[in-house]
Amino acid sequence: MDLNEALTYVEPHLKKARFDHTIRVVETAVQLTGLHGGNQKKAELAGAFHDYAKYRPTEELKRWILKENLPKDLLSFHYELWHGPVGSILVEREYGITDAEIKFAIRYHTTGRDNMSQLEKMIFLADYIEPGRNFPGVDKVREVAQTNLNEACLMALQNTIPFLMSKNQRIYPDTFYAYNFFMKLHDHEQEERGNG
Ligand code: DGI
Ligand code: FE
Ligand code: FE
Repeated sequence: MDLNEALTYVEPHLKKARFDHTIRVVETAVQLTGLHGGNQKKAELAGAFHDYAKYRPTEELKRWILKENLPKDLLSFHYELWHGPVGSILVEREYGITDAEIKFAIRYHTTGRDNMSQLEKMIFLADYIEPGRNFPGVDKVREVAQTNLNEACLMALQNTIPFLMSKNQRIYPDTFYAYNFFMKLHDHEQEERGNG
């Protein structure tokens, strides 16, 4: 499947603004792949499908989580966290995408997780910094993303976690696992530079 084919499958499932966001995520992920290395074809497909399940009714998302091999604890967190995991199931069932790297990049694009792959980082970060986003602090993350992928992911989490806390939202454990993973990489980098 190439990018154009993927986009023709995705488009009918998304609102116009969400489809435009999807295209910007693909473009940003491809750009990050050029800068930091990685498989461009996989970045295109993972980017194209990352929000595929975004507009499924919450009842349907819940049914998929119960039926498939996905963590049931998702159901005690905000339904916004369900579209990634369910999307990773639907792309295989509906379009035969079995590539584990692509499926993981879709699955973990909202929260991140421990030991994220290069592709997972690309999609997680592209979703956060695509040019349509205007979160406070996003420009700094965009700048750092040009030179240091891990540090940029860390900064995104350092923005998102306090933001969720300020909204009295529960924070999914994988979000903390991702934060600790990137913080550990940050500390190691500091030590290597002799600043630890
Ligand atoms: O689907 P998008 O809007 O492009 O972006 P997304 O999938 O990154 O995020 C969906 C929402 O999920 C966003 O408002 C941030 C939020 N989120 C991320 N991590 C957590 C979270 N919400 C909760 N409650 N807990 C989390 O750990
Ligand atoms: Fe999303
Ligand atoms: Fe998105």
